[in-house]
Amino acid sequence: MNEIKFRLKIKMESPAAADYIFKIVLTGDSGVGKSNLLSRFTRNEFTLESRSTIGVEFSTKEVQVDGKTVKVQIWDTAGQERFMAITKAYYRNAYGALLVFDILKASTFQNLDQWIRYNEVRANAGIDCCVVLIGNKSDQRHIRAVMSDDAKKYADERNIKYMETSALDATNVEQAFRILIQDIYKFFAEKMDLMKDDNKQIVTLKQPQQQQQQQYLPNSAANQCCFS
Ligand SMILES: Nc1nc2c(ncn2[C@@H]2O[C@H](COP(=O)(O)OP(=O)(O)O)[C@@H](O)[C@H]2O)c(=O)[nH]1
Ligand SMILES: [Mg+2]
Repeated sequence: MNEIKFRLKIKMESPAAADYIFKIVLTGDSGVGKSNLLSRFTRNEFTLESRSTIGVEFSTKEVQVDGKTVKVQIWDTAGQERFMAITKAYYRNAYGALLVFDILKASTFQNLDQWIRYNEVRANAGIDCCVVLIGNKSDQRHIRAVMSDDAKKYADERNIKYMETSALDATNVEQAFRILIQDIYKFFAEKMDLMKDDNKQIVTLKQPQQQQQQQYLPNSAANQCCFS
């Protein structure tokens, strides 16, 4: 229970404040559209140019779930996926991950298949991290290299959801993030209820205000995402 107290943020003093803050990470090979999915979701923007993110970048957005305000902090890679495995620090304290491949490029799917990216999430964010598999660039599905059935099978075998998106025409982008956020929320709402039952009173939770602070959490909490 202490872990949860450390990692959830509840502000009860201000109605405008977020009830929860969740960190979500984007992962997948370079060029699959991670940065554009992020900009489409948070700013409704798309760019044709492929640009490497400079430094680790995150954007935030508030969404309503079940009458609660959830602030999601979505982390984008700094292009390090081009050269090496994404660092452990990137995944630390993430509650959920969008695991993205490009439906036009088989190698980006095969890299998942070889458990490169998927394993990375599981090893670094935690075994219970909520994950949604994303096949991006569905606007070009007529020249697809990865079949939906194969991706669906991959996801089913790992008990994760699969969605096809287009950051270009915005298809399913909002939905993909929302499904992930709802999954995380559902998980935490259950934990919250348990805590309330335990304490028989409203729980006041400590606030991990900055990512830096979160990184000093006890090891037991550091490598988990959605914990059971
Ligand atoms: N057709 C199409 N192109 C996309 C889509 N998403 C991203 N791209 C393009 O793919 C390239 C790589 O996108 P980017 O977001 O930088 O990928 P990242 O390296 O995974 O962050 C850019 O040229 C984008 O314009 C999409 O949904 N459809
Ligand atoms: Mg990028």
